[in-house]
Amino acid sequence: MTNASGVPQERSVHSEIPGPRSQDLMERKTAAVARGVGTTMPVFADRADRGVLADVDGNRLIDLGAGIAVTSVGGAAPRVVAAVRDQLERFTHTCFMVTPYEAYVEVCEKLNALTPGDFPKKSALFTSGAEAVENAVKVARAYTKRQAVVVLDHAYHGRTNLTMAMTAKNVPYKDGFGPFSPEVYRVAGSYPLRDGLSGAQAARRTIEQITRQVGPGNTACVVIEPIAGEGGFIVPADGFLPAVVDWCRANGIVFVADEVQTGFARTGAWFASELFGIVPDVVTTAKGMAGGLPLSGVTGRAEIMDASGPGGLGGTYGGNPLACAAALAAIETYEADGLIAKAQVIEDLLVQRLRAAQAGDSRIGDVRGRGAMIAMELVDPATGDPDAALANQVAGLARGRGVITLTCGSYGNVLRFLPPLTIDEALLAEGIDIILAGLAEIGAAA
Ligand code: PLZ
Repeated sequence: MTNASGVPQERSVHSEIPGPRSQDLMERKTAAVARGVGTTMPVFADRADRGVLADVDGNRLIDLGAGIAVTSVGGAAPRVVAAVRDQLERFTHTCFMVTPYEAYVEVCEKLNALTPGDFPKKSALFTSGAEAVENAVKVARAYTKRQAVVVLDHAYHGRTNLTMAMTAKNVPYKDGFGPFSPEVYRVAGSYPLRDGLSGAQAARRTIEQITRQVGPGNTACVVIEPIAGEGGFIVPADGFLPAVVDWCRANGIVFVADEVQTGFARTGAWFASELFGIVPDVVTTAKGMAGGLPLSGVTGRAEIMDASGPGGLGGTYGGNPLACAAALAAIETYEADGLIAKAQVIEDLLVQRLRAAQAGDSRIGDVRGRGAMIAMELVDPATGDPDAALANQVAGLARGRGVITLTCGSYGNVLRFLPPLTIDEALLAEGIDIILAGLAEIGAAA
């Protein structure tokens, strides 16, 4: 299928980055937009399609970020564009809580079918990832009649008041924004590079901390990202997640997998939970679900999702019809275009190149991730300490050369790669090679 935006799938940098038009717009942005709303690159977008984002100066950048794991099907996927256009001409909004429409129900049916677990499930739709997490906590509390929410030490769950409390990192997410929601407890998870624990050992520590500091009888839910996203693409040691899930089940605690970033083919499976052999009670989704339109979901065991009384869940825009149409088209695209398999191809390409670089560069402390969610953690070779300055330097070089490069991690020292799954392989290889060349140059200059 031809893409609506028709952006040529090649990198082209002919102005400085940012170019003059972007610089002008950046000045307006600084004057008009609240300072707290940052931008990774001072480059304004004009069009986006598969692996390329065209800026307002006519440069074409290789996209290794997909708008933070959102445009997995691409920035102008043909089925999504057509479905949204069609819906736009029918109606933009009725409010599902006032007069419902079929697409919302169909998205819930899809979520119930695609998420792990073959028990009866139900879903509810919202707008942002943070809102999905908030609502997962609401249903878990209503179901268990308990209050405590347990999260992990590198967690990211959002920027609303409850989800700020659930997010680990202070700057930039929480600093000065307290007081935070009560009854949120943080315990250690599994971070193989830094804790050296097996999955079983890490799970014992996690469970011991919950038992001692919170008490299973007070705990409504344990909320875990199967692979921590903003926290550093941390892949837990084998066995960690299954042990925690089993313990939650034995203690009547709702296990919530926050799959906002890992969900929808991103990690080479519909949901990352599958990769670790776990079946969550509740799954939160957003990002990749709707091809760039704002939509999020909470899906779980029917009895948990039904614990809230009628009218207890909702919101004016939740499950907006344009977003639902986009989601159905995006899901069809994942299936019809083999994008789960493509995520594995992306993993192979990235991991092979990153590991080859790691063999000759001890600053690459770790290469990890699954599918099209891959990262390298940069460290001081002498001490193993995180090297955020180096990560920022490498990202800066790559951005200047036309590669959208994101960092992450509790220590800010992780370069993460989240390309659209529709990216051309040669373009992906070019992008990663530019990043690795930048890293090598910085070493050469030292
Ligand atoms: N849960 C696992 O990754 C969003 C945040 C970017 P919203 N991650 C990107 C930023 O700096 O704001 C995220 C996530 C996980 C929840 C969320 C929150 O999703 O759609 O941003 O609210």
